[in-house]
This record gives sequence, structure tokens and C-alpha cells, in this order.
Amino acid sequence: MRAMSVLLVTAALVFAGTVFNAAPAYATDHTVKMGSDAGLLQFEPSTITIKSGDTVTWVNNKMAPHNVIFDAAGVPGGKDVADSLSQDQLTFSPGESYSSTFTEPGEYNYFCAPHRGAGMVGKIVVQ
Ligand SMILES: [Cu+2]
Repeated sequence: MRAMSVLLVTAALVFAGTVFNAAPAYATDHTVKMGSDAGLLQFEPSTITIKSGDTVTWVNNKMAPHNVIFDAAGVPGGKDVADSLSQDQLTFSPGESYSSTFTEPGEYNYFCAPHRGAGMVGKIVVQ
């Protein structure tokens, strides 16, 4: 009877191990500064490559205000996807941040509304 119990516990542990190993790798959070350290109207880095399921956090750095706008023409999936990823609230204080999670592979182009004309644009490549 005792041998049977040990066998069952062992089987349960092996099963648990299998489930744990089958879980997807933890998603990564990537940081993009809004306004470069040198005080330029840029996202830094302006292009990043991430994996599906990863999150990008934009942190206000210098030369505020900034925001993050995706438009329908610049993303896979069109307007609904663009709207769900956009962070249209302006950040004013250093350290203010917001995050978006990317689930579909493709190229996502965005810009800062106040500084689009100055070339403050960025790209997220989701693999
Ligand atoms: Cu800006």
C-alpha cells in the first residue's frame, strides 16, 4: 500500500513538471525613452525588435510633452489594433510611463503627436 502511495506521488510530481515545462517563456518588458538622453526629440531606441507577447514601456525622459500614437496604416490589423496600442495621454514629468503589449507579429510604426513634424517616430518589430 505504501509503495503504491509513493508511486502515485512520483507520478503526480512528474506530471506537474511536464505542465511547468510546457508553460511559455516569460514575456519580456522593453523600455523606450521618450526624449533622448542628449535632449533630442527622439524615441530611444527608435526601433526595437521584440517577441510576440512582450510589452513595451515608454518612459518620459526629456523634452516633454510626449505621447505614443499608432495609426491604422502603420500597424498590422488596422484601426482597432492601432487604437488599442496608442497612448494618447501626454506625459509631462520625467519618469511618467505607460505600456502596451504586442501579440501579433509584424511591424508597428508610431509617432509622438506633438513632435511628429520634428521626426519623433518609432518602430516596434514583433517576431
Ligand atoms: Cu514628443
